[in-house]
Amino acid sequence: MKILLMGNPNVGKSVIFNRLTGIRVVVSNYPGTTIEFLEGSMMVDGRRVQIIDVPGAYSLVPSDKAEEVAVNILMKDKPHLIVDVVDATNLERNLYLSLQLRELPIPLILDLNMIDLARERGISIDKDALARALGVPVVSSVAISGEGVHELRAVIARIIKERVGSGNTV
Ligand SMILES: Nc1nc2c(ncn2[C@@H]2O[C@H](COP(=O)(O)OP(=O)(O)OP(=O)(O)O)[C@@H](O)[C@H]2O)c(=O)[nH]1
Ligand SMILES: [Mg+2]
Repeated sequence: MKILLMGNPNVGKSVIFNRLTGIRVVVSNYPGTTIEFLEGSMMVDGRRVQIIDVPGAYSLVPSDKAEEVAVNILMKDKPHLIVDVVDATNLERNLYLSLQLRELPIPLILDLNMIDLARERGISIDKDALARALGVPVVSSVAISGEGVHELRAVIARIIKERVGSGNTV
């Protein structure tokens, strides 16, 4: 089982990776921090699941080296699940990639990260309406505090269980 973390640059993918795997990776407040992919793993219901953190991408049509790394991993590694980390303060721009990911035959989870900053700015997002509109599970998180990461794990576990149950795994 392989999970790919994708999303626009500087949205908190590497902090989420850190939370899920316990591996400390370089994070910083500018886009382009992750330039190569990183692999780690987490346990889900007694099963070791691989997680890959890739550079940020605005679309599946790469326009620079970093985006190319991300898109190549997606195409070649064929993950079983994609966690699309989005910046909740910049939903409209971020959803451009989400809509492309949704077209792929791979289960998708949308994680509205930086929901703390969204709250501060008075932005409220109707998660259920978004989940219905996109047809994918939506969770929210504050990667730097860990808020919402438990729920993200739970949704990951549920999807993995469904895939294993359907004999659709590995
Ligand atoms: N306030 C707030 N800051 C966050 C949150 N998640 C991440 N950050 C900060 O956002 C910045 C970017 O985090 P990264 O994990 O490096 O983002 P990334 O998506 O991996 O970035 P690239 O590798 O450049 O694509 C860092 O300064 C983090 O501390 C969050 O939920 N809330
Ligand atoms: Mg990163």
